[in-house]
Order: sequence, then C-alpha cells, then structure tokens
Amino acid sequence: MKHASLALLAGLAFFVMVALSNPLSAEQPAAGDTIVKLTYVTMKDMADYFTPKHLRRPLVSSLDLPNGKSRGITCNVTEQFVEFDTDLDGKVDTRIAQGGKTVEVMISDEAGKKRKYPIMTWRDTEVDTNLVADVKPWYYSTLSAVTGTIEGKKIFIIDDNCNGTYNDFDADAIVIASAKCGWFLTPVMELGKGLIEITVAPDGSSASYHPFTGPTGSIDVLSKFGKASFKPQVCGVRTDYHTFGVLRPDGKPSLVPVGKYSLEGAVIDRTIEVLGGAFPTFDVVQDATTKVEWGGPFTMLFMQSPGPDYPRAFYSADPGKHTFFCEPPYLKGEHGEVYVGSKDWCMPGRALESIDPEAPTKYFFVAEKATFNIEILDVKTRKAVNGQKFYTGTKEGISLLCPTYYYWLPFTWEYKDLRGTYILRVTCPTSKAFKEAVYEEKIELK
Ligand SMILES: [Ca+2]
Ligand SMILES: [Ca+2]
Repeated sequence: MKHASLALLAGLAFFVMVALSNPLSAEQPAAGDTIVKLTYVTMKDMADYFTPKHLRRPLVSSLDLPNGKSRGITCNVTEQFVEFDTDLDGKVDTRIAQGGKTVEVMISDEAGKKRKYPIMTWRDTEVDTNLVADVKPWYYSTLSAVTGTIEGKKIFIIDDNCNGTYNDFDADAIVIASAKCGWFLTPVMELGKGLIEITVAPDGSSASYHPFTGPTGSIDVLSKFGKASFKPQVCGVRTDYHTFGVLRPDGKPSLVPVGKYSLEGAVIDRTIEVLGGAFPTFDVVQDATTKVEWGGPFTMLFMQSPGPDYPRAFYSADPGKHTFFCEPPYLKGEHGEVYVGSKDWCMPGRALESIDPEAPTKYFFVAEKATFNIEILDVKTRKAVNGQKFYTGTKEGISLLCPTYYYWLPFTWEYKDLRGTYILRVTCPTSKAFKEAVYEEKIELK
C-alpha cells in the first residue's frame, strides 16, 4: 500500500537525518536519557488487538526470522500439518496438525545468543483446497512483544513485522496501558506525560528516551467525529517525516509537534479502515488544540480514486448494449476521508477483490459490512425503474485463478429502450455502520 511505502520512505529519511546529525546509531541512547529495561512477553490474546500492520505471512518452507548469521528457520509444510525446527539444529522436531496454535521457535542473534520467539500459526480453513491448486493455506504471525514501564505507563512493543527486532519505526507497533489498539512505534511519541523522543534496542532488551523539546500542540480526533454509529479504534496522522497515533486510550487530545498534518488512516474494526483520501491538511499550532472534523454524513465514492493504490472505479453506461454498469462504491466522509474494506486486518475474512486477475485489487467491503441498494429513479416521480437493486460481493464460486473467497462483479442493468436523464441513487440500508449514507447523481441513459 502506498502509505506503507511512504511510511518506509519517511522512516528511511528520518534515519538518514539522524545519521547525518548524530554519529551514533538511532539505537543508542543519548547522554541524559532515561533507560528502561524491557522484558519479553507472549501476546496470547493478540487476536483482540488492533495494530496498523500486524503481518500475516504465508508459511511456505521457512520462517523469515533470524537464525545466527543467516535468516530462516526450517519448517516443513504439508496439506495436513506443519513441522518446525524449534531448537535450531536444522531438523524439524515439532508438528502442528491444526490451525490456531502457538509455537515457540528459537531465534538467534549473530553472536549466537538464543531466545524463544512465539508465533501463531494457522491454516486457512475457508479455502477449498480441492478447488485451489498450488495454495499452501498456512500462515504465521508474531505473538512476540517486549514490555516495560515508560513515563508511568505500561507499554507493549509488538514485533509486528515479524522480523525478530523491536525497533522498526513505522512498522512495529506500540500499545499503551490497557488499550486494545496501538499505532506504529515512532521516534516521537506521547505516552501520557508529554512528548518524548524514544529509541529501542533492536533485540528489545531496553528503551531509552528523553523529553521532546520543540513546540507542541494537540490533536483531538473524537469530539468532532460526526454522525456515525461507530468510533475509530485507531487513528494516525502524518507530518513531514513520520506518523503519530493520536487516539489516546483515555480519549483526550494527543500532543504532537507543531506543524502541518494530514490524516494518515484509521481503523474502524477488523473489516473497515479509513484512508485520508481528499481530507484537507490541517495545522497544529503551539499550545492549542486542533479538532479534526471527520466522519458523517456519509456518501459514496465512485469516480475519484480514494488513494494512490485504489484506482478509479469503473462506472459507465455501455451504449452498444444499453447496459448500465456500476462497481461497488467506497464510502466517503463529509470532509473527504474514505472508508474501505480492510485487506491487512481482516484475513481470512478479507475484503472484496476483483475476480479478474488482470484487474487492480480494490478493497471494497465484505458483504457482512456493506451491501448496496442501487436504484435508477425517474426524475419526476422518483420511482425506481430498475428491477434488481441488491448489490454486493459474493462468496460463491472460488476461482481457480484467484484464490479469494469474496469477489465483486459490476452491478449491471439492461435499460433497453429507456433514454434520457435519470437519478442514480445508492444506499446501504442494511449496513450497521453506514445505513444513513446516500449517494445521488444524475445519469444519462443513451
Ligand atoms: Ca530441531
Ligand atoms: Ca520488528
């Protein structure tokens, strides 16, 4: 996703800046830093947490985790079970025959120091392996985190990119206190007592920090979140070189350095996320609180590209066959942010993709979250002239070429002899989150 690559670029830029300005690496504490010892912990209830990029990796022939001077821990994947080498002797020794199991593997740093690293491994039971050839429907993700107390707050740093290190800014996640959601670990953060600049040892053994000394202001993302039956779980904003999670567990405004910000993204639940879209940038000025106005009333988004990786949706009438086509819409907030189906958060119940392997992937909503009512209205009477109105993705007919469980086909309606101006009206009355959303636009049937 584009914002992920932007985050990576921004992270790289930041490291370059740090490297240029400071001969020490970013992992080493500065003089006067407070140093906190961190301890390893297994996130047994990781499924209850929201973090921006908790990677689910396909399990194929090895785990991409550090193993001495190389990477990769041996495993043997079959349709029925997975075997792991949990003691780093190169031979598999532990068999997992069902999904949803915690496995402790051993990882090792270059000096040969070993430690246990917990992962969750599971099989994607929804895929019909009789139909889908060459698919190894096993996945793994990390359950490994380090924990400690910083500024009086208990924190967890989760190795979300599952690479054995805990200092990956804009990739690993930090969860504060009893919150069940977190944001990226970033070099500047607020944990409750003002902004700090933080560094973390790559192996997660310690963190060091000192107060941020630049001018700060606050961002409030809750009090002006309008006309919605739901609340965001996580919300991130972006400034020049990194992102900030600005939804505090206590709901209070979150401190950030002064500057110009954009809405980076948010999470509503496991199947709905938010992109900044056309949401305007906003300023945070010193010692003041900027209230971010977003949310409803909601409408649909067809024609604009909601983000660089979300190409323009197809929506047109085919004059040759007299057929009206319409793709499933995204939802749009009043101020331009875009609500889309989540790909990263909701596997295996993932969002709709095109059944056409040549088509760009689009993250529409799973049918459980949004089905659409598509009406073509007579301009004067406002009576619908089309019969079939229900529109959503489908779960049926898994394609051999495209092993996904949800896919979309365009809504089609043959308008035959009808000509002239009509009103396209799209609603999603059965959607709990977006039942008030309305889209209307005049269309020409040619
Ligand atoms: Ca072994
Ligand atoms: Ca990591």
